[in-house]
Amino acid sequence: MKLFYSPGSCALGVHILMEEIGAPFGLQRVNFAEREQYGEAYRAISPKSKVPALERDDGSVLTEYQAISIWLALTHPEKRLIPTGVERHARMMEAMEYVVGTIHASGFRRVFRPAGFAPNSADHDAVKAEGLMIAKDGLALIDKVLAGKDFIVGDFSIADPALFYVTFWAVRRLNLGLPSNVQRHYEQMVDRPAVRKALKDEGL
Ligand SMILES: N[C@@H](CCC(=O)N[C@@H](CS)C(=O)NCC(=O)O)C(=O)O
Repeated sequence: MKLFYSPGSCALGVHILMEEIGAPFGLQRVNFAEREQYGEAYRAISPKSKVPALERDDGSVLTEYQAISIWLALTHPEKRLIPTGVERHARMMEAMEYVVGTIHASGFRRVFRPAGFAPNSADHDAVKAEGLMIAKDGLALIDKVLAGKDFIVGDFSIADPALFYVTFWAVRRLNLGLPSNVQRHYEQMVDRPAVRKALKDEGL
């Protein structure tokens, strides 16, 4: 398998899961500074021009954090990355969708790429402020989900690296304080060998 990534991007979530699983894989950096994601070669791999993209052993490519993480979990059931039980499964999906679809896509994306939401640069500060509010409100909501638990559904699951990549942005890119349960989650994630290795291999 080969993971296409950019250091410190949302691909970090998939990178962490690959390390947790321990299956052999290669890493291929997509150079955002040179806009490589929009070049013909990368578009042939992922026409979405985004990372993460996971090239599997049969040559096919899977994109989207949620799809990739579910595929990894289902193909490595012994790692128990999806909780058993209908309720915990549904709660995991609920949190993961909220992190990826709202905190990342509606919140942090506005902060990091305001031009994608407003063509006029005079509006960019307002777009960023709105994004920050969405991200902060989202993390406050996840803080409640984490009350009395180490991970989102109790045991570590595929929802946790998703939460980690957005909290990594909050801490390392924006120097934001995190709500207390989310901060505890962040610290526990940083302590995991898989997370430490993924961060090191991305040069972070
Ligand atoms: N919904 C996608 C989001 C992917 C995404 O937004 N990736 C960003 C990095 S965090 C990207 O590749 N951006 C490049 C660009 O927009 O030019 C997922 O869950 O994988």
